[in-house]
Amino acid sequence: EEERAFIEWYPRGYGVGFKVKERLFETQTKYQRLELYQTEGFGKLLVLDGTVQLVEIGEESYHEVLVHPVMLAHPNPKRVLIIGGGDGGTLREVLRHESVEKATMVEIDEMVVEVSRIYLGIDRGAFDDPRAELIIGDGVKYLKETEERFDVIIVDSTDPVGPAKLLFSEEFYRSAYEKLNEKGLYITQAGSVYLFTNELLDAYKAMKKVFDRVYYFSFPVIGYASPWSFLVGVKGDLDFRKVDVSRAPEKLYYYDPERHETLFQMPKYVRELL
Ligand code: AG3
Repeated sequence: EEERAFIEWYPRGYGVGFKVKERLFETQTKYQRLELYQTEGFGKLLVLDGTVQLVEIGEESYHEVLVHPVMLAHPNPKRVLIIGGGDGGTLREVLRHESVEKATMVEIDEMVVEVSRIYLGIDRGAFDDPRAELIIGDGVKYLKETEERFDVIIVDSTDPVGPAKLLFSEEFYRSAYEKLNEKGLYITQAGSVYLFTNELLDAYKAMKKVFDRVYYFSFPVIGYASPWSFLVGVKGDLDFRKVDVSRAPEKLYYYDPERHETLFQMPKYVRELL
């Protein structure tokens, strides 16, 4: 019998693949090509422009790690901005924190939100939470123009290559820094450590020019070419190496607040380049 697979090809012919039973949905949105598959062993798979965004079984390996470290390093995060994150997984994790009064999500592609809510449901009701505000629009423009200020800004974008490239520019980091409160944290996913090393280095250097302190860490994310990198920019008197374990949400599966320091793992040659 014929076996079907979805494979994401990274540079230099490195692939990440899943056996799939069927394609559930496909469309060309205003911004990108969106596909949804039923995999054999990992639930549904969301793909944008040929790149894996998440698999249903294991998506927490990304969303927990993107959200909770910064939320627990900030003493009292009340206002949170999410750029991208159309599937709702990041919003869901942000709203687990009781300190949050308002979480604003700015997603450019309405179709990603619609399709995720209807066919995926990983937001688990987050979009209906009264603290959640969804804005369909360009995050770069929003951040430049908004009068609001934030305690935490989370960038849950596609890769630092292609359409999301502007989200990794010095200019964008400057507007983020400006829109953070006196004490604030910025986090962005920053691509595959091994396969987008140069993009990671460039983003790190640009962030260093803007933020008071910059931290990098890596984590194995299910569905992405591992290890995956994350960059954190700090404004004001905050230490990203320390987290308030007492505020950690119950039932975390991947991020281990008691072992926060284990996040800072980076392959030696990459650390030496950073
Ligand atoms: N946003 C990060 C996608 C990066 C994945 N890149 C890749 N597979 N080449 C994920 C959206 C989940 N909320």
